[in-house]
Amino acid sequence: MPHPKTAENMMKSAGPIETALLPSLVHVTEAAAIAASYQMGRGNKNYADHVSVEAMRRMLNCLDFKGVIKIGEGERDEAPMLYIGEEVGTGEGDIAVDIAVDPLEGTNLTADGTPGSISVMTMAEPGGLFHGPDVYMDKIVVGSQVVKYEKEHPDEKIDLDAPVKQNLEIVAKALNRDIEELVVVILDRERHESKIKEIRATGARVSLVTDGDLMPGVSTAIRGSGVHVVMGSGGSGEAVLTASAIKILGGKVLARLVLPSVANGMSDEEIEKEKAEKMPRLKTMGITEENINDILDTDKLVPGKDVIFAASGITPGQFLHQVNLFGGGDARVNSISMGSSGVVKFTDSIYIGDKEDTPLRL
Ligand code: VTB
Ligand code: MG
Ligand code: MG
Repeated sequence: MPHPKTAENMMKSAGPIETALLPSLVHVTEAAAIAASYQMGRGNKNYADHVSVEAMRRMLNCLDFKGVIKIGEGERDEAPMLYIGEEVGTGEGDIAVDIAVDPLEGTNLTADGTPGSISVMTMAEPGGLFHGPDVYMDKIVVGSQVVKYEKEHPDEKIDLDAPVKQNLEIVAKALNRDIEELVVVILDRERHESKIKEIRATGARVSLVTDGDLMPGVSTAIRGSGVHVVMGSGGSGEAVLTASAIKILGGKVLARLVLPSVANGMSDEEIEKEKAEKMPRLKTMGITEENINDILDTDKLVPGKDVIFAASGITPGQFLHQVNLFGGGDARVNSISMGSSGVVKFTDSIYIGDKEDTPLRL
């Protein structure tokens, strides 16, 4: 008999990071989401980004821990806050963590008031997150039923280099449905033109998103979300954040750095320029011309054992609601947070700003 996963067992198996920081993590993304939501639909993505970064940083600096931003808003000279290498937390206590943040994932979506923007972050023990450099990653994301199917059929494995049809056939069998019933989410970009054609040729249904393929990636691991596969290239930070949730939920991410970004239609000269610019920094992260094309799996993207993840919705998403604002500082915000012990929380938080006119209702 498998041991029942009671709350007590979860609490005992949680690592020190999960125990100390998971309860607060969701408040950090909530604060950033609420701040961003005040800027929803105002057409100013940079300002929306700015206020969410500020809110997230203020929250992180209230917590007793020693954190280092490993995936953040960019290089120190370009980003004043939550830059790569920035130390956050009060520095008190003996919990040390590496952090990946995207305080406003989907800046255009928030600025336009369209679905899919979130505030998101993950933490793990030092060395527990792949240092996603400023380079695209190609990826495929699937849920845990596919991993189970692969175990039972060792010759049938999802492969980043395999034809789309081969991968989707495996997913369809794993989910016990027809390819025509699958939904594949992919960013609507010119660089994905041929991939989108390939997906459609299999008969699978395509859901094009203008931005924000991170939560759809997480959704592949959640039954009933309506998303079965995420494909295509995007920011490597987003890929690591996706992998961190997938590592906790079960499922699989395969990814590979894309350099030069030829798929974007760059000239030879531009390709050389990009390489010359980026390779030296990549080398400091252990990425060389020899290993840059290696396929990274979930454990390579997130080697950490004590991993926590939180995301809060800003505009409506696959399963997260938008932030509601009620006046007087009242806000309601919807999040998912989780830790390596296997606990997943869907939180519907209400912040009461005005007790005489509280928004609390069932
Ligand atoms: C990807 C995707 C993100 O930006 O990083 C994408 O993962 C990259 O944008 O969810 P470009 O193709 O325009 O460079 C997002 O859509 C938003 O951050
Ligand atoms: Mg961002
Ligand atoms: Mg982003």
